[in-house]
Amino acid sequence: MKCVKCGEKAAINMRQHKLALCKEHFLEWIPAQVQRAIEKYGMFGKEARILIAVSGGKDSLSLWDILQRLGYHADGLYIGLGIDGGIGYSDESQRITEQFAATRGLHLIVVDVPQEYGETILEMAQRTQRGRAKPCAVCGMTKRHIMNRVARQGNYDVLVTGHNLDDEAATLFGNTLNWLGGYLLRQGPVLEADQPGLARKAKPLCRIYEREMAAYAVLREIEYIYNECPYAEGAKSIYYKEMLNRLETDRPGAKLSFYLSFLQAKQDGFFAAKADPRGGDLHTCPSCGQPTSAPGECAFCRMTLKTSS
Ligand code: Q46
Ligand code: ZN
Ligand code: ZN
Repeated sequence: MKCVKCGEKAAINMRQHKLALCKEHFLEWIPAQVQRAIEKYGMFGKEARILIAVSGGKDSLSLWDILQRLGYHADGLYIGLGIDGGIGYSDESQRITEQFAATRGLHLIVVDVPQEYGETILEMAQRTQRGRAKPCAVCGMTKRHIMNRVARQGNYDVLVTGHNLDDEAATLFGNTLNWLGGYLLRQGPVLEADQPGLARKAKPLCRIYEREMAAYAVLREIEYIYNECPYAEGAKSIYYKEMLNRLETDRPGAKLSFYLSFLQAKQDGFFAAKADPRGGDLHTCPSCGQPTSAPGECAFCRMTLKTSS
């Protein structure tokens, strides 16, 4: 297989795009695709103050690299969850992220959950009996809360995450299987800060396949944590990804068209605002200032030992 641009040996063949590229042209193509998505969905401009959530994984570190190459200014946010899982998951991902930032002169903000809230994610899940052996619900809520807080306190224009097409297609698949109208309404490349206390969010990798991101990280020689969080095992999202991959094998481009057709349907008004169960009656948490569905403290502030503003 040869690169369609220069005829050199191809490093990757992307069947869904009918495009084979050599290393050099692939490493140019990815940032160009990201830039197109940033513009198409009106994510942010060159002057924006960007906060990027980095986990130490291939997607978020590669996105940070891409944003830097494209000339954007993005600070990183690493959230230390205190997850060990027998592989020192949090320690290792923090080390890799800090090293990435240091070697490139990038600014990294670290929020350590055990230090700040007095217990690890697992301890929080056990004490509050939310999930216990599977702390993902507590973890997700905590990460969302911290990302919003840091983005607002630092006056960032936008919070970006490294969700790729496979992540978005799997989420869409789950939301569709269960017809979660409110979630479908809010899923997209950009989430506006339409409630007080919420940061504007964007996903510049939403059209890039996971496989392409893995190739990008390897070809750019970015060191990232290979191991998934130990609690990711058995997650529904992984199961949905496997199903979508089977579809993709038979029909290259299936994932992309599933996601893009959804965005088109949304743009055409297929999803009405009244399908959103949050619809209008949101309250502001008196402790942290973030939105909550019932009056009084939000679920996160009720869950933590110490509250943080
Ligand atoms: S939610 Fe669950 Fe992830 Fe948190 S506990 Fe690990 S797997 S990190 S995306
Ligand atoms: Zn080439
Ligand atoms: Zn709160």
